[in-house]
Amino acid sequence: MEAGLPADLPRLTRDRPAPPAGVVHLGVGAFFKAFGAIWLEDAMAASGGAWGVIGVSLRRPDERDKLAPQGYAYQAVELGPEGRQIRKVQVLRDILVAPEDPQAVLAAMVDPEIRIVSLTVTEKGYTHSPATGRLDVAHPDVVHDLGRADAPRSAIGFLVRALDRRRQTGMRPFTVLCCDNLPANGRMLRGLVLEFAERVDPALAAWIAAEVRFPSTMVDRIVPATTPADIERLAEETGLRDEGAVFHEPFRQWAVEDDFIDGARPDFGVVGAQLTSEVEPFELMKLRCLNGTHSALAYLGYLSGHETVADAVADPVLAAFIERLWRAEIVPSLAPPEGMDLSSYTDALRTRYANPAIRHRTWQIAMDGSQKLPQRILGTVADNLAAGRPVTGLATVVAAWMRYVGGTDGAGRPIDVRDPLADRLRALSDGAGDAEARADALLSVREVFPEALAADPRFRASVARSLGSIEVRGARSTLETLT
Ligand code: CS2
Repeated sequence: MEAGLPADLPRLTRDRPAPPAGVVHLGVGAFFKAFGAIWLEDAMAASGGAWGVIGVSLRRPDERDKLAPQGYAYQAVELGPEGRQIRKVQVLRDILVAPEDPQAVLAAMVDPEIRIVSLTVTEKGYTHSPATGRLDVAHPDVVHDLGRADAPRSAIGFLVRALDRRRQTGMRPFTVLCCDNLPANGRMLRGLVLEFAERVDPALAAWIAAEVRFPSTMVDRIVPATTPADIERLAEETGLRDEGAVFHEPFRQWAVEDDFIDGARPDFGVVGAQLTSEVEPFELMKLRCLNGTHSALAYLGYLSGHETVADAVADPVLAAFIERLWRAEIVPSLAPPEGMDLSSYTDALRTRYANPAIRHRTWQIAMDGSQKLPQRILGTVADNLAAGRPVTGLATVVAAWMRYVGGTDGAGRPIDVRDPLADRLRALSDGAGDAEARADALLSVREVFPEALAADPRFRASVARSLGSIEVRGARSTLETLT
């Protein structure tokens, strides 16, 4: 997607050198550029430190190609309901493209200056089974990376091989900072790294277990994918070509477990991050209240004809449904994190979703549902079933996902389903004769639904009923009968 900018428009450039490198970041995309990079720059502006970033793209060269001609500087545009604020971010030093030169990535990760390797590789980048949190040892990238030490492909492969090199040369390891939307993300990533390392060399696994820290974090900022129209409008405003610009909401929250090797970390706390020993309550609150309703709005909103989250919450039927989810099914499953009040939290979400300046497509959030549903929706369902609380609303979200991955909407139009399991999900959906059989077929996908949950009669019946209703009446009318 090229923006249609005049060829002679001057390019954005750097106006100061990047700080010396302290961080390697795996997965440089819009979210890191609008979140992690800004926290690092703010922390250095407030308290100093050498935390410049070497970015790594694990798959495509696009980010490097956009940013290299502008010295890895880019603009982050804050989209408030009342106006925009443009800021130039200059914390990135370089971007390495892993498939082009995996050796260069490993070399960066073993540089003694690097104290932190952070990650935003999205849910599917962890090459694990989302339902169990265990490494998927049949994943082609994991199979490849276990087979050879010098040219990893996966995030886990890079982490383990780089840590191995540091160990073999007597260096201190780096802290591994997971910034993806997964529950107990540091603990989970530690488990994946240890599972992989154990297969390489049990002594390496023991060293990692003893020496490496994997703080958990809760990250939050809404950052829709940048569009060519965004880039064009910014160029009109600034008179500069910036192919790497990112657009984000004003809100940000970062809760970080304060557990870094030798205490070596940027001074995030002074610029507003919450450093704590208890991150998990923050993660659960965010995954269930925000990401859970985001996915609800994605599937039900898409099927009801809404292009963006803001459009979806402007529809009273969807808005009432989200309120009901929070009130009756999500909030009762949570213990509020220290210092947080859940009703103020959901009030703030309502306002954030309605921000008209943010065009966050339901289709974008609907991507990779097989990797997202377990931590966003299904954990809440399991807790509610165990406690005898209702699950009808959440089961309707699962049914909407089932309808969505079936690949056609209510009007018979094809849906561009993006999901690592898309083909299998489509085949299961197509192969079933009616809604009940379809629900059963999809509930049998073990990467998504743990056996006990899939077998629960209340959940099964509720999903099948909602799917039947969505198929006959449509998503929006189904919600009308619920609220
Ligand atoms: C969204 C998240 O795309 C998605 O799945 O739910 O990216 C969401 O915008 C962020 O987690 C907000 O912090």
